[in-house]
Amino acid sequence: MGCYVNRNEFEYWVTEHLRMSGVYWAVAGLAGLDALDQLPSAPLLEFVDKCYDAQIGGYAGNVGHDVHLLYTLSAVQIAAIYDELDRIDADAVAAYVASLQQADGSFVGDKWGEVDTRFSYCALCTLALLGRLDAIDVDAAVAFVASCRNFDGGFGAVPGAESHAGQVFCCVAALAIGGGMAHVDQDLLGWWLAERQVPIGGLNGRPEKLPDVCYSWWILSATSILDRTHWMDAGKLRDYILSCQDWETGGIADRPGDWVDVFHTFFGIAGLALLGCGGLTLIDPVYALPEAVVLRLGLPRLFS
Ligand code: GRG
Ligand code: ZN
Repeated sequence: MGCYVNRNEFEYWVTEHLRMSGVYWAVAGLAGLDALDQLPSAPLLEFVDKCYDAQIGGYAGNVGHDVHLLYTLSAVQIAAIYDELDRIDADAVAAYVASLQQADGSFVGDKWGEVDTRFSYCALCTLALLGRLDAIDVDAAVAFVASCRNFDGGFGAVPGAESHAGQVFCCVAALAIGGGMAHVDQDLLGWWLAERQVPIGGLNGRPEKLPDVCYSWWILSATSILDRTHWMDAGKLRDYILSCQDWETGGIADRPGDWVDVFHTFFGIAGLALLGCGGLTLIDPVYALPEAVVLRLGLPRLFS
């Protein structure tokens, strides 16, 4: 096996705390390229196992770190991609996720208690992948997400918070999993999402902000669920994503000329696939997993 890490690099250390999600972005990106065989799965699955805290039932971002709902989702997604969900203790993980639900239906991400609709998505997605949505109050989770909807049709992190495209993905996908799509004003939100395209072709996350390749995913996933992707100029967006690719490393950056990273590379690939670019495997807009994995697991996807 070759060497895949360089501990002398700055990037290795600044991303240390979120290594689990880094593995998910890399593996899902390879799946999008139909190139999963480019990395050996065994060491990655061993790494996932080592990040598990059996006392709590959750996964950490790296070995010896504290567990968090976000990394628990990434761990379960990695196992799902490799068809290795059996190595997850579904009962323990379901109990951990359930312990994070609050009386108003919201979720905290970990023991520190921050509430955010990102964590609502993480909870619903993790449990759907494990077939354990019955462990939480799904109706209350849906009601909390719905309470984060704004006048512009978008969603924020908590009730009253500004609409942001990243939160829109989390909320729309959470509602799609939880059966709450009736809470989405599809035309109003579709308009707000289409307005995110700037003249250069890329998408921003909220008005007056700069475009960034990762919004290709956060926004195209939502417009795909809402069937409103045709409200954008797909050709210009495709050209923008491709203009962010570095021809030496092959990676994709947030903006043309910036340094590449695995996060933007995955979301660039996933965005191109949602635009229907040839040769790419579709990444499911709800579960952020290759379509074949979602079909294999028979996951619920309610788009309306
Ligand atoms: C499995 C795909 C997947 C996700 C897991 C963590 C998570 C659930 C979702 C994150 C959603 C989110 C909030 C994305 C936005 C990320 C981002 C680019 C934040 C930058 O925000 P600002 O305010 O940048 O710094 P802008 O672009 O507004 O200037
Ligand atoms: Zn970004």
